[in-house]
Amino acid sequence: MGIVSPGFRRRRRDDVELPPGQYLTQDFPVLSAGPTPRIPQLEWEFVVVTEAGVRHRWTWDELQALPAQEPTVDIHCVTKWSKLGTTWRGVSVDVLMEDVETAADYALVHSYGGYTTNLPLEDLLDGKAWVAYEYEGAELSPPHGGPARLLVPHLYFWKSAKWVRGIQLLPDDEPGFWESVGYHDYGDPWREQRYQGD
Ligand SMILES: Nc1nc2c(c(=O)[nH]1)N[C@H]1C(S)=C(S)[C@@H](COP(=O)(O)O)O[C@H]1N2
Ligand SMILES: [Mo]
Repeated sequence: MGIVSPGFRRRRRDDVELPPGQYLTQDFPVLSAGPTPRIPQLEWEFVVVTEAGVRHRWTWDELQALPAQEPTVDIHCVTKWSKLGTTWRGVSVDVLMEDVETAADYALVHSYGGYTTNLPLEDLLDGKAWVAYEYEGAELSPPHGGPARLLVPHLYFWKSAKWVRGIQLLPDDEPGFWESVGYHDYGDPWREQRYQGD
């Protein structure tokens, strides 16, 4: 092992390693495939439906009553911007899945407005995903997915469904909106899985 000073190893924030092909941005672009749906909190609900058709439902107040976390994470959009150290508040998907009995391997995430995105169920578990309703200490704004969005920071940001309304558990993988028009099924930014075949 060579002689390396600790200061050299710990990279500065503006010198940090990004996934391949990404650049750093300080602002927070809005990327939506359609108009911004407006869902009053009183009408908002979140549903997990299992492969057996069993539904688990939370109202806005029920979501707020669950234990929350404040993850600080880096996010990476497939259009190549990355944003470091973003802070959110939300409920871990682990909490929502606590009483859900399932043998499903896949999830199709549904949003108000019709957007969908798919991922293996395990990528939503073990502290890897949240239903987030605050960004940088303030209520999540509608353009960024408010009242609540999924946050799955280890995958490209298109997997972080805005205006999220539920998770459908499936025995087989089913492509979502971008995945069915040529984007990668999994979308790991560190392996640069942007498009099918990457
Ligand atoms: N419902 C919904 N969620 C979505 C999208 C969308 O079009 N509709 N776009 C995705 C994409 S491609 C990205 S990069 C992020 C953008 O989130 P932002 O607008 O908060 O930056 O949301 C993702 N979630
Ligand atoms: Mo994106």
